[in-house]
Amino acid sequence: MRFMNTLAKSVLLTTSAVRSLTVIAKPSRVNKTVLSVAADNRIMSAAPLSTQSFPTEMTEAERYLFDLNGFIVIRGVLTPEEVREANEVIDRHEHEMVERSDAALRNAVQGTKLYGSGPGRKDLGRVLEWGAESKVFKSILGHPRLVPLFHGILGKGYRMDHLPFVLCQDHGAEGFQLHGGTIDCETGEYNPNLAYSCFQGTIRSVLLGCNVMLTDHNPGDGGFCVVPGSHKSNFKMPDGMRDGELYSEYIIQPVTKAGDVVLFSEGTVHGALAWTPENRQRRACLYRFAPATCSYGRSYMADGESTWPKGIYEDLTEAQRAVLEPPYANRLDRPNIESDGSVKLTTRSKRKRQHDRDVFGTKYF
Ligand SMILES: O=C(O)CCC(=O)C(=O)O
Repeated sequence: MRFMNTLAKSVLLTTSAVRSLTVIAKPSRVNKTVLSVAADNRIMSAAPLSTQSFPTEMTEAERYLFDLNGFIVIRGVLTPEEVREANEVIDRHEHEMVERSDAALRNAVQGTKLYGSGPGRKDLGRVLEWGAESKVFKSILGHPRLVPLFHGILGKGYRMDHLPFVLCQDHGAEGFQLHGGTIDCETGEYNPNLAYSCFQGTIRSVLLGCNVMLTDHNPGDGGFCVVPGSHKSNFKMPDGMRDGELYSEYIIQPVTKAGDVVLFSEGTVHGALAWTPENRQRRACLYRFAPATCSYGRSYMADGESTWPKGIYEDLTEAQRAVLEPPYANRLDRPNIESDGSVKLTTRSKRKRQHDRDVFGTKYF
């Protein structure tokens, strides 16, 4: 059963009145009288925000495609206005970008296709620490279009695992050698830290990439690329493939519009192609999420404290704040985003907490 997602209201009331939807993002209930088809065949909706709704569960089609390929493109998550707003904010912070210019920071091997023709990738961090300017970036943490997929891939109580950042490529800028893989594509060894599983219909990915496209990625442009199905591979990648020199027909660059989101298991081998457009900087904001009990990054203990950098906590919704919890099990009093967008605490009984205190002298075991 699908419900109007109340989270949609809290996030979207603060954003634009125009929302793009696609077949994959088929809404459960939308005011049909205001739907129209845009030139690029996307369904454009100028419906009042309060009537917008999203599926509250990952759909069967989404499950099939994610399990098959190890990634999925979710269309039109951010509205054109939100994309514009995010890019304007990035423009204001452009001077803070850090180019990976030193040889030790390069992501591709010189002389290979992925290296491009010279410039390094530019990284722009602190996207959640810009106060009101971070609104669009924060919206991704508990975005009503994405929450059902996060639940379907990571489970309830999912958490932000890495600090998100904007990655930028100017003309000719290097991409990123293929990396990741449940069978590490470099060593051929099993990597449980990026494990992907599907057991009795339940998908789980220990680390999920969430690449929010902020510019169009047309065929041949370059940028994010992936080896579909490699999350289930059993063997080491053949020599030459990691650099895109060989077997490039098996390396796919998903074609996306600004506002689309690519969700990918870090267990799916991926990377980036050099950027080819001459007058258009590539921009994407990359997040990583993990199940409630899993942790790969350690910035949730920034500077040795048990919190993310303090600035992140400003102006968060309850749902966004829940996603910033450190790793621990759901049954230990964890705030959970529910499928209707509300946040509920999964509680541990008072008596058991008292027992923990009696035994360990701490609030939890
Ligand atoms: O450029 C991209 O979209 C992929 C980047 C990536 O995989 C990484 O930074 O680990």
